[in-house]
Amino acid sequence: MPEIKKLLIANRGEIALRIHRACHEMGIKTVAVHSTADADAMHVRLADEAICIGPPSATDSYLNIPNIISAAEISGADAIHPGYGFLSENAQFAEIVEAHGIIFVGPKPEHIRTMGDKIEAKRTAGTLGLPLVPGSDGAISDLAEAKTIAAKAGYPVIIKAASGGGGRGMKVCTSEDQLETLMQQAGSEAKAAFGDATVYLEKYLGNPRHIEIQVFGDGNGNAVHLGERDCSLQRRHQKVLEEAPSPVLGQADRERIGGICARAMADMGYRGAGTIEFLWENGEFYFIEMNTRLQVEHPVTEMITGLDLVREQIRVAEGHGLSCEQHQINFHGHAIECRINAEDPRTFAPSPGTVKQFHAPGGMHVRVDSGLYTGYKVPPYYDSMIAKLIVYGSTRERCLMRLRRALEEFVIEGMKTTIPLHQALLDDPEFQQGAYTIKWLEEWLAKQDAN
Ligand code: MV4
Repeated sequence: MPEIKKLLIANRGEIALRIHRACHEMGIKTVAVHSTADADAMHVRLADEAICIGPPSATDSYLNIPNIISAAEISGADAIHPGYGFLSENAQFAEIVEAHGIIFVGPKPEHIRTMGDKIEAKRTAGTLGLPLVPGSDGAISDLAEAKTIAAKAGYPVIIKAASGGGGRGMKVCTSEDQLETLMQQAGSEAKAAFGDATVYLEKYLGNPRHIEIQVFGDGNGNAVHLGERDCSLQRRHQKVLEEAPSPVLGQADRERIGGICARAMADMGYRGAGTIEFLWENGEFYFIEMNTRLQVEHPVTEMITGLDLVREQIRVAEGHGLSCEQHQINFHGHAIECRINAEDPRTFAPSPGTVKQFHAPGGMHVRVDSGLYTGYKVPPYYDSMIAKLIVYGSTRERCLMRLRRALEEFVIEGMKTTIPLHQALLDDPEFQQGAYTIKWLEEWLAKQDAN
């Protein structure tokens, strides 16, 4: 069994720190790679070695495959963890890493590729027995065919780009006379954005929740599920707050959908961490996409299961089995994650700057994942998320009480942050009841703006 002794972290920010911490707890040395803009970043300071891989622009640094491979060879790293974003779902990168005899801490390249193509992903999901949104079996090009499928599914329908994801290149169509125009628009927008005009069609679900299932496979036909996360609170396809468990699911629902997902992953021989995304409406799950990476919101799952997902990823990458079987996985209490961004809490305009004062909340069941420190300069070149606050409580109500207390303690001076947004959200009675769908936050924000 290949033992990882030194791991290169091909990412930045809080997730680079998260990976570093798991490595050091496992006795694994770390290599940080960074752009010139991140020379003073916390993960660079903590890593055993650090290598500059390029200028601030991510294209030239965190997405620069030759430079990252060179850094791995120079430092003698035997594994690379891609984190989330950047190269994490680039199948070619995973192949190149493996071709250099380096362990890729992630899924098999073929599975990354399959799930990256939304049509292939849906076809695979269907074959594996996951419940699908009704719609076209594959790509649609022909208008007559589209009309037949849309009529069968029932209007409104949604036209999606095969290479899309994250909400880009989608068109909602409410009647047959709009279908031709919207299909053409979706196709040309997809071509411009992704270099691929392929589109497919689904029944449009009007007011669903976004519920995702965390899965883990060992690559040898064994897989488990770690329950769900409710990620319905989003603004412009950016998640704002996530929680586990979902306020709307019971243990029987969880075991049913979780069991279906775990069996699917076992059948495909999936390796590592994955997230199966569903829309949930009127008690039914509808598969939309699968993410073949560790996700930003993984800590809420860690809080309610007690598992360390990065440790599991590394163990599986080394060829070990999963550290536990399904019957050993239990769900306890409730966890919520607030994403704290360097943004104006009303306009969401980025607000990078120098941290003048930093104090993270603490105490029982409070976790802060952040690379911030007093004097740190938040660079303007990357994602604006600067911290994640994750709080656990034995019940959702107690979790909310603790979250309020933790947000109160949090001090970040020198820039605007979304902390006040989370505080206002916590005071909302509908949020407190868990009565929200994917449309709720944007409507709530519009109401806030009116006041
Ligand atoms: C949908 C949908 C309604 N019906 N598909 C948006 C991102 C991409 N992952 C899929 N998305 C959606 N697909 C059907 N058939 C509504 C959305 C959607 C959405 C989904 C999850 C979370 C937030 C969302 C916000 C707007 C639209």
